[in-house]
Amino acid sequence: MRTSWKWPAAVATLTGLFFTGACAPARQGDIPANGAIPTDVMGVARERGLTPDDLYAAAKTFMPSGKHDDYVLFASGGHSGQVHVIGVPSMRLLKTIAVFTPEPWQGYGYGGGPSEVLKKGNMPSGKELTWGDTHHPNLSETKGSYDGRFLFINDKANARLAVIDLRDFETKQIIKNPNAISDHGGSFVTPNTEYVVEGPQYATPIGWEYSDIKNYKEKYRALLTFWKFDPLAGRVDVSQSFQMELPPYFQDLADAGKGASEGLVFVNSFNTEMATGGVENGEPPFEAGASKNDVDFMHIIDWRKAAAVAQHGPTRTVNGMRVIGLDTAVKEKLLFFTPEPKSPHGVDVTPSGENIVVAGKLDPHVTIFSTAKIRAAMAKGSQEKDPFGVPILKLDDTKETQVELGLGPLHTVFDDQGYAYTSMFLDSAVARWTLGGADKGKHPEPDWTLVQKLPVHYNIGHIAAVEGDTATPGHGYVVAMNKWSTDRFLNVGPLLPQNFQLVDSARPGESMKVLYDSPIGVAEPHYAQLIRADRLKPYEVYPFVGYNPETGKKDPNAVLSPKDARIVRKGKVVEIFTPVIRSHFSPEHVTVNEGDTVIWHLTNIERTRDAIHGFCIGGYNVNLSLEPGEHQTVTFQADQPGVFPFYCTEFCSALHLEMMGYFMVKPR
Ligand code: RUQ
Ligand code: CUA
Repeated sequence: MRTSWKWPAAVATLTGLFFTGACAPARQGDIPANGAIPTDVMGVARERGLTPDDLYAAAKTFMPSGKHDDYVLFASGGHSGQVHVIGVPSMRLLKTIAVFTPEPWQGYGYGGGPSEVLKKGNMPSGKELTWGDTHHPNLSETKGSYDGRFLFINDKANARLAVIDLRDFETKQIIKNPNAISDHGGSFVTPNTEYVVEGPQYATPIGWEYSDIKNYKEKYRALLTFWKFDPLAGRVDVSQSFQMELPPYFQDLADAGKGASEGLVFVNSFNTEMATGGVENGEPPFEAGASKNDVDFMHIIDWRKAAAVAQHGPTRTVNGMRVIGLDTAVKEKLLFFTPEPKSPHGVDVTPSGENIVVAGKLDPHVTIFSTAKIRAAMAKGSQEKDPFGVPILKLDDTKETQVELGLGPLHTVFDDQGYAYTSMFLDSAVARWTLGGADKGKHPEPDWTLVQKLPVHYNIGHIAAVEGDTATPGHGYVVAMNKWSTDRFLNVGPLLPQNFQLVDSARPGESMKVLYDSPIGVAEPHYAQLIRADRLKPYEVYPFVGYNPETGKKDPNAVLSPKDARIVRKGKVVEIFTPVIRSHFSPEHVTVNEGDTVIWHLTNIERTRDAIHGFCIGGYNVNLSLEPGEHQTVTFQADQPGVFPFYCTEFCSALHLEMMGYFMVKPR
């Protein structure tokens, strides 16, 4: 074992002077007995009872005014349905991107183009969905590294996928999966973002048709979806996408191979028992029934071959999607299984792609598979089959090694020093361990060895490291995404925030430290990805006036100058063209008749960074955000007579309160 990292001697001596003897922590700002308010670092530290470790953590995370974070964490917003953007190391929340849930600040879901994006996520029946359970944000990749262009995220509750463009951090596309109603292992990308992979979770009949649960084995199926991404359009092309039918196991996480394993996708599963629950009928509950077997199956899928089969057949089309049947997947050698430890959760490909790490929630080890061995075993085939005829490759033929870590290993990320970091849910710890082979890196410890277990608070789920799931990870920070915070924060009632803990992982050996506790008081985030900030190149203002963020083009109804302000009436349709600029709308009086259709075109003609205007009409549930250059059109029925002030919702200038007008609806 290596010795712990040492507090630099000079600092230790200095701080030692101040930490000898008892000093009861006072409340910050209290005037000490001698009347002297400490104004120097050590005085404040002594007053607040801070240790040298605390001062180190403060120095590592404090962001002076006007300085920027080096990294950006894109975190799922869990059942808030959104995505959080957090600066690292400061852990400051920079933005919440509206995705599956209406969000007023961004004018998302209150008229205008974003409402149309949101509507595309409705059920095929037309039923409106106003939330999602976002799980796994995934950044677009080029050659297995983040390219900073797009972010994808899945909605576990309703099986939907969203595309966010990182030029403006806005959701551009929501797709309702036409054949699945439950997903989980999304939204992983192949190394050049050829496909965005949406893995299934709870099996249902295809298209969630009704079928008695007695018909589980015959009728219920899982579907793995390969959404074809068009990087030029910045959208998923549904017509080029396809699905693969899988047995009704509960497929969990997925990861795309890269480097040595490029061309493969790995998906793990639980409930290979095909338990169907039913405690009310005296059946074992899902939790018991689905965790009986000692092993479940890692699914190995040859996605390049599958894409060729999708292209040339045989496939069938279900609700407009091409589906590769389970029989075809077996016959065409697209799908293989290999055993993995009981009730696995994470499946993570190492940076070189040579190994795949699987953690079993109920197994103290992580199991490391070898890509080379898997490829050889696939070529050889196997006589052993699951009940659906899928060949099962022997564990001894696919396994590289196992490393014992402790209780409840879940997810693993990597750095460029040859370390892996696994979240330990039951142990409430981050386990650092060493890789071997092509990922060996610079770590001084023996390969495949547990190095340190750092306690975190508490019940860590996912874990993020600097570009830690890519072919080119960095190092320095790990974020522990803890499900429980219990006593970490001030009591805000029985619904507690989650706790993202920033961990210093810069040094080798047993020297990881917790640097910062960050309360996440918005639902239960799952996964996050941590990207170098300099890879992101967002707009400061939209590239030209009249930019429609939904189309990326100049809107045909853009109002480009103040002289274009007008009202156009055609029978019962009233169109209003409004340029928006500090500090007025034009026109300021809009009078329509009850029952008219109102089509209001608004363009923010400002070119100054941060000169944002809002546009709301009280009583009409209309609320837009208009960023410099942005155009929006909102259409609604004037179905309530009366006088309704409209105004700007952003305090844009000294005369912001005057930025208003009257929308007057004459009664019938
Ligand atoms: S999961 S906490 Cu839904 Cu990604 Cu593991
Ligand atoms: Cu524009 Cu306030």
